[in-house]
Amino acid sequence: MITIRSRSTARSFYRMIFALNTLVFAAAFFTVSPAQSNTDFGQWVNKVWPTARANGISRKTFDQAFAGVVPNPEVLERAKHQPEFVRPVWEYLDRALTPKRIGKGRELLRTYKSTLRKLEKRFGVERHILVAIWGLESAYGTRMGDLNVIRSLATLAYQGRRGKFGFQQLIGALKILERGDIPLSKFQGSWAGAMGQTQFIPTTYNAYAVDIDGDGRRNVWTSPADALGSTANYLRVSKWKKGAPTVIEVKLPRKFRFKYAGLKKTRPMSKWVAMGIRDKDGRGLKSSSRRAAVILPAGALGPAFLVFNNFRSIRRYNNAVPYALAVSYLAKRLKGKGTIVKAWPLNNLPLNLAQNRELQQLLIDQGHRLGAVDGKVGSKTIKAIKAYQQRKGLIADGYPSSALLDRLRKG
Ligand SMILES: [Ca+2]
Repeated sequence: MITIRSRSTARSFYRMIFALNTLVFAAAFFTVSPAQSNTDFGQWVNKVWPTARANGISRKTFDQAFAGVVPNPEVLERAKHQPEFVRPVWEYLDRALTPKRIGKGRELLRTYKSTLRKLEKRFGVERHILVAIWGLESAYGTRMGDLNVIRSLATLAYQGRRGKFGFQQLIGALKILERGDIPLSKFQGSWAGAMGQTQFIPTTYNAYAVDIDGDGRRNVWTSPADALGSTANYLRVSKWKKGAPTVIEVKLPRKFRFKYAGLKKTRPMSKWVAMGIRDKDGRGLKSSSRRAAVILPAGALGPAFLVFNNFRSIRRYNNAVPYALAVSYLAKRLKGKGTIVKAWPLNNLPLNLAQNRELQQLLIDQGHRLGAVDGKVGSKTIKAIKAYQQRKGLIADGYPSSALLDRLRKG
């Protein structure tokens, strides 16, 4: 597992979505109804067998994998967990970019110098990014999760709210056992089935893991070369561009129009430069056709960043902006760079799920239109926030903060 716990739920979830989007499964896959709480687990396992067999799993592998396996209550507890408070992005970065993690990363850059050079050449992904992901995913292989992968995924498939995810990953996990990449006794991972030093879920592993150390097995658990190579391969297929920027902090012009900010609102650098965006120290930026987007992870009061194509590649690994920022900035710190100049707005806290729901309802009450009141801040909610801010003469950054909620509560 990783050190930053509040993230793990969202992380597995995003990776699940990616897996579902990119992998095609046999129709036979969905013949078993995943969640029937009144069905005996043993009977349910019997119903998994035809799909397993259709996916090339031998009876021997199947029986060994399920021998003595019962649902794991810890997994269900973790799957249910909704964080009561959302960690502000600055706190998340503080926990990610500790001197210890930076120091260890620099040491490992030296230890695995020749492997990393080889991976850079073969996959076109810089060593600092690979080591940064390694550091964030498993604290460099020291926190990988020690739960039985089959048991965790069978639990999710059998009775979790993530039945479909659990079932697909369970079949993927059986394939790994069938191929013999890892013995059953060492087949361990997180509660959501994320495995090894770079926390791949089984479908991602099956599609992208590679054998770098040449022993014929794709061992992301105890071979750093295989784990780092698998990550490099995954970034390669996520369209990583070697030598291109990931993210830079910038200084916005005084009259910046916040409607231009947003992850999806990419424009060529020439446009941003023409708008007066400069680097964090106020120097001019190079005008080019390279596309970038302006993001404000803590609203208009906090630091602003330009993010590029490579930032999106990291989000394919884990689709959360704080995660992608942490990976990018850990990579920078490993090189001795990466100071964030502008102060974070420490008093303007992000909202949790319940507070976001309240915010959405208050916006609706004030006549703004948005989608469902679901506590998820998507583009429609952001648009409604911006409209409200504009109407009230506030900076229209669309950021759902505690200050904004307070103001809405007062009508
Ligand atoms: Ca290997």
